[in-house]
Amino acid sequence: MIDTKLTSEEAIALEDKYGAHNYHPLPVVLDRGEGVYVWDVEGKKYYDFLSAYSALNQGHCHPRIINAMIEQAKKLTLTSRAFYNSVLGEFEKYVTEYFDYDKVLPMNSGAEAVETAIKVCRKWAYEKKGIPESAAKIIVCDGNFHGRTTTIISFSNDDNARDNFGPYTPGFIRIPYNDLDALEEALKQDNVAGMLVEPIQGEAGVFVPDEDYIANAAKMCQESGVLFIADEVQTGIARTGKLLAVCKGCSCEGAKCQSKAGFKPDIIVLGKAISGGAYPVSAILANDEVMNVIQPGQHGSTFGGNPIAAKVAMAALGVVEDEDLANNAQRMGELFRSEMQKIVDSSDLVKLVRGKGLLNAIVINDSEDSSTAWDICVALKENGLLAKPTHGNIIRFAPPLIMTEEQLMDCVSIIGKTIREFEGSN
Ligand code: IF1
Repeated sequence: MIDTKLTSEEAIALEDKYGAHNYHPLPVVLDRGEGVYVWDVEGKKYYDFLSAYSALNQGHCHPRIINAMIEQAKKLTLTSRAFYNSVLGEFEKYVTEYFDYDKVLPMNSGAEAVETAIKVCRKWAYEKKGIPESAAKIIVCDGNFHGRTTTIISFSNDDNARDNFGPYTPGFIRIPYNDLDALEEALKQDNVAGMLVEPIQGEAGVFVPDEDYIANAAKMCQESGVLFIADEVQTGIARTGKLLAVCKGCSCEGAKCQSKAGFKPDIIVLGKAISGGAYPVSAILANDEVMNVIQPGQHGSTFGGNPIAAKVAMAALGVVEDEDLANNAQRMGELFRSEMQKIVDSSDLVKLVRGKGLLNAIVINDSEDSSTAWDICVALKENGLLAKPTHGNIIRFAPPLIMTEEQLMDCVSIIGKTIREFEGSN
């Protein structure tokens, strides 16, 4: 057979000509992935330090996840929810026990799960809290990123995500992140139904709030009779060194992590790594008093809860537990930040490092609109490590959580070498 594989240049030209220009990728064309590594079409090997925006916590093509997907794909792929399927119930039991909630509502993308949380919150507000029709408000934060739907971008303050997509959905109050005084004021308004927040703001540049911000915000919401909704699409599933980023004071030995923490969000939103990066799966988790406001015909999705998704998600969560990925993320994260701190201390180019677990970022010492972070990412690519800049000269580092210490130290030396080369050439 003739090998008809495209070159990188050809693949990029095709995307450029025939695809909408809604992304600006780094110029690398990936063809294969295994564990913490990916290979481009020319066969060059890289460490993946983005993990598909934290969807690949379990690494590329994890055999247990891929086998679960293949076995189920050969048997039954989709029934729609017009009929029962033989796997969904098993998944629902597994995931609710895993996170210690009464019920789950499965969807596909993160944005859909956020939309689901918003709908459930509003319905709860009208039917349980007695808020007058169409008056419910949900508190959100400056710098939020919750997805790309019209309602979600309506409460974004990122001009790029929002401009010229109006008219916008009303019903949101935006307050500064990591500001409990602002939350206290907002909670005094009439008809507040919920608060939707990221435990760490990813898109905003891996912004970690004060230690007790999330727990205190949750407590204040609870005291005001307002639902606390944690968007753990990016931070969840062991990424930040715990099963969920909202967990506190426990070591995540397996499941039911947050029940030991003494506080629990009313709704948890999950996506990305709940599928191990193999297949789109998202979900919200809540207890009966909240989730039971949704009745037949009121919400759903053709693919939500399909048998492949159910099997893939169980395998993906099983890997997180059996391979102790939360603890590995915790340990590797501490090592990574301490190694990056050495670079910060010895380099004028890198201003600071921050993050939790294996969700980290370095801030580049240059103006927000300069291309330095992008240029460093291109140089990192040349040296065999893939990462992507985010807003304002920040580089996010989020490798798969299966990374070993030896691999991590190899990556640290690639990053150090690249920064030194870069300083030398400028
Ligand atoms: C894109 C960032 C990551 C999310 C949180 C919901 C969603 C996301 C907290 C929606 C999605 C993505 C999507 C991706 C870029 C991205 C991202 F750069 F914006 F911040 F991950 F780092 N809640 N995050 O982070 O999930 O519908 O995409 O499945 O280009 O939009 P989705």
